[in-house]
Amino acid sequence: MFEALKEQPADKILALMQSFKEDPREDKLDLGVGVYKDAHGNTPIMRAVKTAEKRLWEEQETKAYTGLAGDPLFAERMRELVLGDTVEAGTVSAVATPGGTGAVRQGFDMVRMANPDAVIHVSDPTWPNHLSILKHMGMPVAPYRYFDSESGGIDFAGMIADIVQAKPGDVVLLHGCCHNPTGANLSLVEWKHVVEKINEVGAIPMIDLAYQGFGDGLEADAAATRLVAESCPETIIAASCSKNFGIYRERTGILMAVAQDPAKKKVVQGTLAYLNRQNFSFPPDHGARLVLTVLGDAELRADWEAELEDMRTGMLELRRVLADELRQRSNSDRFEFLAEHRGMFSRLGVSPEMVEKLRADHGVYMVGDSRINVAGLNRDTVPKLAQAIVDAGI
Ligand code: PLP
Ligand code: TYF
Repeated sequence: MFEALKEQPADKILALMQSFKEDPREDKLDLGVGVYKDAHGNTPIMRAVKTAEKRLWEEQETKAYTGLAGDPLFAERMRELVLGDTVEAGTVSAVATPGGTGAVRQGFDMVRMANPDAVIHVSDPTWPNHLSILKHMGMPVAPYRYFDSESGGIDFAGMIADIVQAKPGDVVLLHGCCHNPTGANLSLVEWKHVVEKINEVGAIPMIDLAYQGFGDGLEADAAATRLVAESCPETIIAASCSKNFGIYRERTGILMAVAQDPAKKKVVQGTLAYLNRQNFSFPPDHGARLVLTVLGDAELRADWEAELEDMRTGMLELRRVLADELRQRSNSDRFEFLAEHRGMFSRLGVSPEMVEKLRADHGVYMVGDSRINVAGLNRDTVPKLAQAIVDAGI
């Protein structure tokens, strides 16, 4: 039977990670995979997470199964973190999932169960895994215009013109903050407009929130998600704890479904738990327990927030310095958008040939669409990158 299997295309980002590892050059620069790195190139365990882990080791008395939805306290704390008090707790169904990817996958699964004909409208471009999961599931996809490569900003008129083509019951997938791969984000005024249009056409918004705290701060990064959840009759939210808690390999995420009509909660919650059971039964618990411990303890939470804030402002500073270096070295302000973008990523907007040249000649690794991970830089490597970009003749 196995002879019937075909080779599957590799994940380009993960393949890039491997080529970087194999490159013997000492001054190579990894701006590929979206993992936060400090100035020394390390991805540390956050202080509060480490303390929570110690506490757990000392105090945890069982590792017996939780529930299909995971620990309800994790869902409670995550609802507060993501949604604040914008919607009633009784309107939110939630299940823990293996990472944000698991939440995205379970969210699509729920959509398919509810409406097998639903088209998923995705930004052009979007995170490649959105597309590969949807393809694997056989779900129809329609791209909406998003990134304007001329300005490095948003093609907002194009975005709206495409979103209004959605049919009732279709899903519009939106990045809650820190758009991956472009780094370009909507203003809150633009979000309001998007929400109006989604409601006008009767589509359902699905928010992928993988970088809360990496853009403008924990509250500001949740503002769009909160606006959507309080303005639309139904909202699907897939949130990841991988980046903002630095627990990538623990696989910690949550799928939330907000229905303004609380009478829907019983069936929606049951459906989410059912989907967990069909796919993997109980979700991973260790990461979720670290998160609920940190969020539930005033001291740990304050320390986590402070460390996250240092990571965020460090990335912002690198953006500013890179934009400045590029302005000085190229005598143009065409890269000014780098300072406007938010999150780990920015799409430089240069050709695949230039990306390849930067890798071959300078050992600079970025994703083929010219996405850089800003956290892969430090104060010493920023001038090197700026010079390499200018030397490549961009
Ligand atoms: N969604 C987006 C847009 C992402 O960039 C990521 C990245 O890591 C995820 C979801 C999910 O991440 P994870 O499954 O590691 O929690
Ligand atoms: O876009 C990124 O780099 C992150 C990490 O299959 C990632 O979202 C990359 C590829 C992948 C899973 C996660």
